[in-house]
Order: sequence, then C-alpha cells, then structure tokens
Amino acid sequence: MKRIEDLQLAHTTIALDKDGIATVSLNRADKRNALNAATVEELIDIFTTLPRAGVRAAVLRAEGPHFCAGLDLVEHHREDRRPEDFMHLCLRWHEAFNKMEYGGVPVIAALKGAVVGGGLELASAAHVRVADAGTYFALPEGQRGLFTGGGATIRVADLVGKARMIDMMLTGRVYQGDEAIAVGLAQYLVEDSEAKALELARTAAANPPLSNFAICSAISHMQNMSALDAAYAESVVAGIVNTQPASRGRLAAFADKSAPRVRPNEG
Ligand code: 1HE
Repeated sequence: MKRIEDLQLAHTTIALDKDGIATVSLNRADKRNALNAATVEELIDIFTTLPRAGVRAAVLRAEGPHFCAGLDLVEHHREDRRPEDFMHLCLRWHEAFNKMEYGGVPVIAALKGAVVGGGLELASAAHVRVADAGTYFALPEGQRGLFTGGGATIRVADLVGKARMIDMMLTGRVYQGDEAIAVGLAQYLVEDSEAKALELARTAAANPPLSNFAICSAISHMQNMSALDAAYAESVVAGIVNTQPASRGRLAAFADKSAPRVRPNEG
C-alpha cells in the first residue's frame, strides 16, 4: 500500500495537517489546471491512498485563478488519439473520480474561476462544492466538437438535471453566482471558497470516520440500486454505523442533556 509521502506527484500536491485534513491541489496553473493524462493518474493515486492513510477529510483546490479547464485539449490534439485510446483514457478519469466519490473520505471542492468541461466533472465527484463570486460553470464540449467523457452524464446530470445539462452542452450556457447555486452546481457561494472549504472539512472531520465513510460512499452506491436493494443496503450499513463504539459517548451526551441541540440558524 502506498503512503502519502511515497506518491510521485508532478502536477498536483498534497499536504496533510495534524488533524488529518488533506489539502489536494491541482498544480498546473500555467495550463489552467487542464487535466492531462498524467494528472489523472496522480488523482487516481491520491484518492486511492487517502482513505487508507487515516485522512479524515480532504479539500480539493487549485493553484492560479482557475479551478480547472477540463480535458487537456492541446495534449488531445497532439496525441491524435484513436477511439479506443480515448475510451481507455476516459476509463482512467472514471477510476480517479470514482475513487473520490466512493472512497468514503469527505472531499470538499474549493472552486474559483473556470470550472468547465472535465473540470466540472472533477468538481462534481466531490461531496461538497464551494464557489466564490468569480466561479463559473460550463460544459463547452459541444462547441469544441467533443462530448463529456469523465462522468458528467452521470454526476452533472444528477446535480442539475438532464434538461439543464443538455442546454449547457448545446448552447454553451454559463452558470455563475446565485443562479449556479439555485440549479445545484455548488452548495455554497462565499467570498473565500478555500477558507470555507477548509472550515467545512474540519466540521466533517469531527464526525466519526465510520459515519463519514457511510455518508460519502453508501449514498452514492445506493443511488445506483433499485429502491428495494437500497433499502436493504441502508439497513445493513445502519446496523454497523449506528451501533459503532464511537457513537456511544455521543448518544450518552444526548441522553444526559449535555450534547448541543439542533437549533435554527440565527439572524
Ligand atoms: C489549456 C486548456 C485546456 C487552457 N487544455 N491547455 N475545456 C475547454 O474548452 C476550456 C478551454 N480553456 C479556456 O476556455 C480558457 O483557457 C480558460 C477560460 C480556462 C482560461 O482562460 P485564460 O484567458 O485565463 O487562459 P488562456 O490564455 O486561454 O490559456 C492559458 C494557457 O492554458 C494556454 O497555454 P500556453 O502554453 O499557450 O500559455 C492554454 O493553451 C492553456 N489551456 N485551457 C490545454 N483545456 C474526458 S472528456 C472532457 C472533455 C472536456 O473537458 S471539453 C472542455 C475543455
């Protein structure tokens, strides 16, 4: 099993703090963090390693003013790929994004600037998305004579619905600001998306890891099941999670009235 410190990273970086929060950064700002094949391999390595390295939550962020410009179009042009080459490349993208979504470690995406094409596919594999005022979302594949290949047909359609996704791809429609939140592309719109993402990661990391594992993998798995199978799987997962030793002290605190109550937001 690889350790975080053994990972060979050229286009990404990872930093782990003392609380088990990992900060994963896309580090190709000069190319607007476009995803070349090598970066995708690094994301596979990172998100395969994090869940078994004791990481409690991760922030996914980017260097430079843009989160991610999607597929490396220059590499794609240069490589002049055959259909089967690109199919295999897409399978590596899926491997990376599935590791993120199903790995059981909360991944909070700190967005800014362009979150477009494959960049939106990457963001949509995170569990929570935080945007700032300059963040904008688009699927320019149609305009480039391409199609999505990194899971947008599943995850972006899940976030915004089929009709909006088709509109984005046919017309190049860009979403930003309150409208992006309203359609479900991000859950938070703040001044500083990195600070907020870190705050959310710390909040999530305070939950027992087994609860977070269930939240960040079981829900996604259950979406792929029939309602009957999902109900069965939910009861099995709840059987394990809801009887975990880590919950006993929390339940005792509720019972003896020392635990905080759930209250409405102030103001
Ligand atoms: C790139 C890429 C890229 C920038 N591949 N090199 N994605 C897109 O269609 C989005 C394409 N990119 C853009 O629209 C713009 O670059 C941005 C809005 C993201 C940023 O604009 P800007 O003015 O800040 O930068 P720029 O001058 O356009 O680009 C700066 C450099 O980044 C330049 O390289 P340089 O060596 O000439 O300096 C660009 O070539 C490079 N760059 N974006 C490669 N995408 C699994 S299928 C997924 C399908 C898709 O993702 S399709 C959507 C692709």
